[in-house]
Amino acid sequence: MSSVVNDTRIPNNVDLSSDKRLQRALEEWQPSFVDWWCEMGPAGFQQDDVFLRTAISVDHEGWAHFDYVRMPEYRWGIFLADAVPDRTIGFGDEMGKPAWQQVPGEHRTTLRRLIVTQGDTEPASVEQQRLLGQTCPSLYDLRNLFQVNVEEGRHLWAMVYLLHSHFGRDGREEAEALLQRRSGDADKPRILGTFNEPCREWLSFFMFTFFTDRDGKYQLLALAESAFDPLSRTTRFMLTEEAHHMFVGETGILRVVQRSCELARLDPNGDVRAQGGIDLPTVQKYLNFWFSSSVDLFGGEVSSNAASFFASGLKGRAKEASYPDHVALEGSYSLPHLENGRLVDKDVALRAAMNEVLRDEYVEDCQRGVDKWNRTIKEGGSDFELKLPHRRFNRNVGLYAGQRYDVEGNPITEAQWAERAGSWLPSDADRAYVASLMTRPVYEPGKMAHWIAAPKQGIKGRPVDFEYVRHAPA
Ligand code: BYC
Ligand code: FE
Ligand code: FE
Repeated sequence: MSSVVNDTRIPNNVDLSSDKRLQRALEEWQPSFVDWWCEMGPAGFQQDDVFLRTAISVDHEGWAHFDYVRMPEYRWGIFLADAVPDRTIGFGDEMGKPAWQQVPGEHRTTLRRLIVTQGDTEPASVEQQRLLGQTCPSLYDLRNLFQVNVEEGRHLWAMVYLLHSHFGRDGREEAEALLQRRSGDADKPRILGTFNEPCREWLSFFMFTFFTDRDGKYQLLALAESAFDPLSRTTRFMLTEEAHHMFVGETGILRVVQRSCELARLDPNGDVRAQGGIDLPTVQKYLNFWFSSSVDLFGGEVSSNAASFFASGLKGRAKEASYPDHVALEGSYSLPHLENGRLVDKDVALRAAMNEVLRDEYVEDCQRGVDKWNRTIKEGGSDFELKLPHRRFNRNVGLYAGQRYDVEGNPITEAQWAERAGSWLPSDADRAYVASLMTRPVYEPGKMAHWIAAPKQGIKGRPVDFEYVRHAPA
C-alpha cells in the first residue's frame, strides 16, 4: 500500500512527481524552511550526528527508520495515512455524504484558517525549545528533544503541503508567513497564547510536551474526523508521531519526581532543594501554569466558531464514532457561568459547546498521567499528591477569562488572587532556582543531571548510555 518515494528532494507518499507545479512550489519553499530551521531550530547542535527516527512509510509496522542524522539534513517529508475507501462524512449537517477530496468554495477561508492555526503551533514549539539543548540533563534527553523538534518541523510540512496543494496563491502566502512569525515576538507573534510563552527550563519542556503536545493530540483527533479528506489523512499520520512527544513529557516528569523523592530521603530534613533537586511543590506550580495555559488552547467554552466547524463537517469530536449521535442538534451542555460572584449552571446548545466537549476528554487524559506520577511519588515514600488545578483556574480565553478562581475552581476576588497567586504559579525566584540547577549540560553518555533519575530504558533497544548525540563541543 501507499509506498513512499524517498529518492526525491521531498520524500512523500502523495505521488508528488505527478504534479509538477505543486512539486516546484514545495521545492521553492524547502530552502526557506531549512533557512528557518538553521536560524530558529536547536542552537548549537546543527552539525552533530543525532540518533533520530525518520518516517519512511505509513503502515503500522516499520514506518520509522532509526539512524544518525545531522538535523539540517533530516528527510522532512509529506506522509498521508492511507485513504479509507469511499469515506463519508461522519458528523454534522453533511453527515453521510462523500468526504471532500477538494476544498468546497464556501469553506475555503475557514479551512485555511484552521490549517494555518494548526501549522503555526509546529514551528512555534521548535522556536520555544531552541536553547534547551545547551542545558540538557543527558544525551538521552537531548536526543528526545531533537526528535520532538524535527517531527514538529515535519508537522509544519504536513500543513504546508495542504496549503500549497489546495489553497492556491493564498495558501502559498500563508506558507511563507508560517516561517515569518516568531514565538514571543512583540510584532509578529505566533497565533495561540501558549506558543508565545518562554520554555526555558527542562521542567517547562517536560510540562509542555505532556500538556501542550496533548492539546495537539486532541486537536489532531478532532481534525482527523474532518470531511476534508486530505486533512483527515495527514492528521491521522501526525498522531502516530505525537505519541512519542507525550511520552517524553510523561516520563520526564516521572523521572523528576522520582529523583525528588530520592533526594528527600537523603536529606535529614527531607529538604529537596538543600540536596539540589526539584521539590514537589515547585513541580506542582509548573504543572498549574502549563496545564492552565494549555487548557486555553481549546478555545471558548461557548463558541459559534466551534458550532459551525461541527455543522459544516470541518472539525469533529475526538473519536467521533464513539458518540451515539453525530448530528448533535438536540443535546445541550451545562456550563457554570459566574453571576454576582456565584456560579450558576446554564444550558448551552451542544454544538456551541464542542470546544468544551473536547476539553473534557483532554482533562481526563491529563489526569491519567498525573495518577501515574502520584504512584511514583508514593513508591518514593512521600505523601505529596500532584493535582490538576481546576480548568477555570488562571484562564485567558473563554468564559472564565478575566475572572479569578482558585485551584479548586472557586471564584475569588482580585485581592485574594494577588495574595495567593504566588503559591500557585512559579515565581521569578522559583524559575531562577530551577534554572540554577540546569546551568551546565550533561554530554557524557549514560550520565544524568543531579535533579533527574535515569530512564528505565533507552531508545529502540539501545542502552541508556548509548551515544544518542555525537556532540562535538564548539
Ligand atoms: N490563544 O471561538 P473561539 C499542537 C482565539 S497544539 C490566543 O473559542 P475557536 C502542538 C480564536 O482564534 C494544537 N487566541 O475560537 C502542540 C478566536 O479568535 P478570532 C493546535 C485564542 O475558533 C505542541 C477567538 O479567540 N491546533 O498541535 O473555537 C507542539 C474566539 O475563540 C486562543 C489547533 O489549535 C489561544 N489559546 O478557536 C507543537 C487546531 N484560543 O477568530 C504543536 C486548529 C482561541 O475571534 N484550531 N483564541 O480572532 C482550532 O481548532 C481553533 O481555532 C481553536 C479554538 C481550537 C484554537
Ligand atoms: Fe506537532
Ligand atoms: Fe507534538
